Amino acid sequence: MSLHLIIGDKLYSSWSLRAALALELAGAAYSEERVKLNQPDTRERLLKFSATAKVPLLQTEHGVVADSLAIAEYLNESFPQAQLWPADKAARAQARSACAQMHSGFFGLRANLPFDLSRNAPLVPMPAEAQADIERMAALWAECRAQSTEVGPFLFGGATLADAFFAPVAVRLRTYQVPLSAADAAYVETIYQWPAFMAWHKAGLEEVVR
Ligand SMILES: N[C@@H](CCC(=O)N[C@@H](CS)C(=O)NCC(=O)O)C(=O)O
Repeated sequence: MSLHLIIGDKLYSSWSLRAALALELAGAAYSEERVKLNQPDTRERLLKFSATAKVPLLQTEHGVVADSLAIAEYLNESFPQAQLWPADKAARAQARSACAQMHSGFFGLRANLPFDLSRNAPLVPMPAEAQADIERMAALWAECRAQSTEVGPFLFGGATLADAFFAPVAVRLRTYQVPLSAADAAYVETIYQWPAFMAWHKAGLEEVVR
């Protein structure tokens, strides 16, 4: 199976990070191509791959799969042995729901705390809509842990697609120095110690000096 992942800057592209972590979880061999975002020719370059003009994109033997959630489900189907979703059906439903909620919501968090791996400063004052999203995120993570049949350190025991989807949130919480409960601080640290994330993080920080 030939898989080619098109991503944005590792420093800034939170949706690209999700797809890359999903590929790492799947244990899939893949090649990677980066298109620098926010450049005069970014849209034109992305349009050569997909009419969405967005990253991530996964080129597969079945065509180009656009959108992080669709890529996650494509990998789940292609690599069933990797168990990308939790094994338990109720936990799996919760994990899928959490990813869908992330994908279609949390705009207060996403708009006010843009993803930037190199940031290390609080946001003062924290806008009310961002604070509300932070509190809702903590509740959602607690719902995931409560539904899990396995014990951490990830949301559903071992790493799943849910963690691929929430890794960029962990980055936002850490880089904006958001105060966290002990459980959420431990989860953020788990993401930062995840080898697949660490490799992306290192490469992203190296983009700063280029
Ligand atoms: N819902 C999409 C969102 C993709 C998205 O918005 N990607 C941003 C980068 S993180 C992008 O490609 N922006 C295009 C641009 O900046 O020109 C997904 O889940 O993949």
